[in-house]
Amino acid sequence: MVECTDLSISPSDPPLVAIALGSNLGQPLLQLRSALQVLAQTPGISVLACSPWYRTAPVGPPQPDYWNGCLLAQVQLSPWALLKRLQAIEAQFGRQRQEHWGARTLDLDLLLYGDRSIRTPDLTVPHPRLAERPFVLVPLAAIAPQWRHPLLGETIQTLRERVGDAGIIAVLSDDAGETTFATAADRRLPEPRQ
Ligand code: PH2
Ligand code: MG
Ligand code: MG
Repeated sequence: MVECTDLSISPSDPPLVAIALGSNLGQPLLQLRSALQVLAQTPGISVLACSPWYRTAPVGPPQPDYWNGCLLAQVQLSPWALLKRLQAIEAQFGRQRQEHWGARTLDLDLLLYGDRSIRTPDLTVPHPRLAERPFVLVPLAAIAPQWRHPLLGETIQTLRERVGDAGIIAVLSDDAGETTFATAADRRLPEPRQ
């Protein structure tokens, strides 16, 4: 997979998007990894980079810890066609839409679509809670620190520094299989690799 630390792509390239992945039901890591494969094999989506996986404390009603990560891709799909694909993949992984902010087998959120700002009943881009969520900003800053939030005008790295890393329990480095702890505050062991 291509390293994507600098985002100097030319304007004629297909739009660059950032997608957040999350799971806290079933076998989260297994589901995240296979969702990544499915996305990478989807026509019109070229995955450029994926962050490590982070174990994170749940935000919202009481529920199991999440595993979260982010990916960067170039897409040849409109924002709405991409949203439909993401929802279809969530459904394929058994996602049932129940409680607001409740547990889920797979959550795929469109965070950023180039520098576009979109507000329609079914889609808001940038993701409306992007700037408040360490479980999104920490993984996103690992792969796209210099991307500027189109509405706030600040980089992902700046936003990430502002929110800190509260609730980030552990980071699982995918290729090396090593586990290192992102915060000193909570040193619970993550689940074994699946
Ligand atoms: N997603 C939610 C609600 N709460 N908490 C964590 N840690 N990670 C998530 O991905 C998450 C959440 C709804 O999408
Ligand atoms: Mg979602
Ligand atoms: Mg979500």
